[in-house]
Amino acid sequence: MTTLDTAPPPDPKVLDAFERDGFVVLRDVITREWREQAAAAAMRLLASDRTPGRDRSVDGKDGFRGIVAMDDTFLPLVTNPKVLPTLVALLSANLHLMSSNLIYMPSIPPGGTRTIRVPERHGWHRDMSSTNRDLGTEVVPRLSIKAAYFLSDVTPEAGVTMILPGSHTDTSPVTVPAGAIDPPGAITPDIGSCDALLFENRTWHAGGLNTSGHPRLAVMMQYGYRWLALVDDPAPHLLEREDMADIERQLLGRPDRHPDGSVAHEGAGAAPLRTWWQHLNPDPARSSG
Ligand SMILES: O=C(O)CCC(=O)C(=O)O
Repeated sequence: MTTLDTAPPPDPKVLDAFERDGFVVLRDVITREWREQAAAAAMRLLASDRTPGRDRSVDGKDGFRGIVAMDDTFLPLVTNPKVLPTLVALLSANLHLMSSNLIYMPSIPPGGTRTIRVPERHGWHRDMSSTNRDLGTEVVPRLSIKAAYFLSDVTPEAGVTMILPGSHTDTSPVTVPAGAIDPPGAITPDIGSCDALLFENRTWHAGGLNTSGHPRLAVMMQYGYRWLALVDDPAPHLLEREDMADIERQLLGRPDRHPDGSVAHEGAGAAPLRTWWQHLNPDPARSSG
């Protein structure tokens, strides 16, 4: 079993593909057993009447933000050793988890009236839209990466997240031809059930059209620099738990503090991942401070 201590360094081909396309698929990064447990945990949450962190929309989608604090089944994703090296190589060691987002997307009945993925609401977007509004698309850099895991079958009709390859470096607005629901060049990534789809904040993407007859369950784990605000509610109880490792605490949002709670220098809280990275990979991560 791969652990953080035995994780392989990132594959240069994977990093090149991500730089070129703005997305990449990492193969076999979760086990079938974990995936089944996670799907069951997701359905339990969805069946509950819990409202904190709930993210329901009029178009029938349901889900939660902050699921790693709601059910321990999701915790292993935070430090997934088969994903973390790629994230650190593409961003830096100064990372935290901004969001763990469960998305339940119902299947659209054949011939049924759609309110999503119609020309007037095609759903294509860049993440972190306020950065584009506040700073302008042309200057927004790579700030975060989502690792998307699919807990339901990933058949061609399942509505897997669609991507516009290369759109991360194209600052013009995405163009969806009149009457269409996808921009030219859009693809559905070739993803297997135990794979993860990585894409960044600037990459145009949209939830696909689910006509599979079954709900689509996805978990989007969004990692970004520690100086970016969390999207999820803070989960102080996780940071206080004795069974958390330092890397987990960093990713779960521990601020720059000494063990006695006093304030440490800016970036000090990234020491756990930085130290791990130095052992894993002799190349310096992008931000070494
Ligand atoms: O549900 C999906 O496949 C896409 C989700 C999405 O657009 C997002 O997380 O920003």
